Amino acid sequence: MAQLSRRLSPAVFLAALAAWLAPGAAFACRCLPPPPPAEALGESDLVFHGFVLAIEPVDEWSIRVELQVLQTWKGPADQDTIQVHTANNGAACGVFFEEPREYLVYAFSSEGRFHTNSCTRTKPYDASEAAELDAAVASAAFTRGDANADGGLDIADAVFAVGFLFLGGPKPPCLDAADSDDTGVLDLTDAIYVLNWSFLGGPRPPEPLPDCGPDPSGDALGCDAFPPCP
Ligand SMILES: [Ca+2]
Ligand SMILES: [Ca+2]
Repeated sequence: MAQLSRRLSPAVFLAALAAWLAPGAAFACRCLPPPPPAEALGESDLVFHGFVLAIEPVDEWSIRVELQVLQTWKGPADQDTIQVHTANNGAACGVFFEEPREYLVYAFSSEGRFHTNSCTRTKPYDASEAAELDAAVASAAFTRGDANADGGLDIADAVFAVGFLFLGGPKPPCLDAADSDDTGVLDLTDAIYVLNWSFLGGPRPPEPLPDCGPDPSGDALGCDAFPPCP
């Protein structure tokens, strides 16, 4: 629900509507405090460190900010510059970007564009928060889908995952490995994904598989231990 509130909470929507209808009136953006960096990383579609190159208006209530990408924790990793949209005033929960300045940007994707607002963790660059993001994406090497971390990918992994999720069974030693579909969330679909692939010709779990490797996509799950991979 926290994610929903940052994407389009009633408070954000009402503040934006009010600011649009009555630009001179004193409305304020109101939203819940953002979650810690690792959780915000999991919720966002794009998290990066960037340097503002240009700010230009899109329409009467929003701006487009072009940033030079310095480091990406989540999202497209092959882009030198990224454009992010935000409201053009604080009352509508717009982020106040300044040029030239570096930012940590937490954005979400909608209609082919990246958007951010002041209800996210987007802020001027903060080295300690960047270090927290580094730690969040660093994970031990593992193979996807092997929830019980025994080196094989089979029905026992689906059973193990269901046991953990619903029956009070042991926690997977590597949560990233148990996230069979790489959504960044552990749920029943991860067990179904393994069964679908094993027995019904469904899609193969995303990398890393079959070779050991770190999680290529940032999320808040992490991987404490995965003995089959060195
Ligand atoms: Ca296994
Ligand atoms: Ca999942």
